[in-house]
Amino acid sequence: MRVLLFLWTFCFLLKEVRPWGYRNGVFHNSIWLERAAGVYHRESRKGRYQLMYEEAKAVCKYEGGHLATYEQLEAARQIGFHVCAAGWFDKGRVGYPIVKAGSKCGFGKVGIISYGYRVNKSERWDAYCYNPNSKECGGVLTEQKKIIQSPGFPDEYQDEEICYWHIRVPVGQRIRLHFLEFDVEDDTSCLADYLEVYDSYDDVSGFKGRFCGDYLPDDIISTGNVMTMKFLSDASITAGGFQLEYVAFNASLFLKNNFH
Ligand SMILES: [Ca+2]
Repeated sequence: MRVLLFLWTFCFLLKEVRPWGYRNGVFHNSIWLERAAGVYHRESRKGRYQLMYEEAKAVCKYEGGHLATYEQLEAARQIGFHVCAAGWFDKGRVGYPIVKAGSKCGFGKVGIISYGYRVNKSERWDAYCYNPNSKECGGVLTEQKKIIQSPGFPDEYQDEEICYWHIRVPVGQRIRLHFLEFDVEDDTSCLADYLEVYDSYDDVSGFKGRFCGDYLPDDIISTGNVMTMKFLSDASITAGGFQLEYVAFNASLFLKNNFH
């Protein structure tokens, strides 16, 4: 009986722990955990390290939250929130959460790597926001095939939404995104509302494109077994939303079909 219990516990833990950890040398920073903790990392729309303190505060507030406190960032870190980019958090401090020690990030340390309270609030960093009430949308998807829709589809999406979809299929497979319908508030640089696609575990690397308007984007194929999508809507003007399908396929099959 005790052996069975041990085996059950072992299998349960294995199942729980498996999505975490290193894949191809990158620690998986789960978007789901990020959302569960209410903390998320935010870059300026102009790119990395572009936000002064007041701007960082404004970005979080604009999205319905505020800059994370040290305690909130640490609570998120303790359940796996790992980001290799320095950002403002509460009271003019700058730092970033490290779960797994690595020589390339965090000086080999684990914890909140803090640059302390910054005297010069005009320095430019990213931001760590806290927003426990962000509307529920997105999620971690592990199915072989699935339709993804903007929140409320086929109705219009609402203002001030932030959704992350993180697709994860078995190693050795790749992912094809195929857009079925697309209608997102249009502006020339997609600064208002947009869908971003990343060929990556997170929304920091592997940028594939930012989409808005009503032009149906082409198919997007991942290079590996993960993809991330981020949808953001601002404070005014909504649109019909979008619908797309992702399908996982065997990477070797892809090569065969493309070279023969
Ligand atoms: Ca809008």
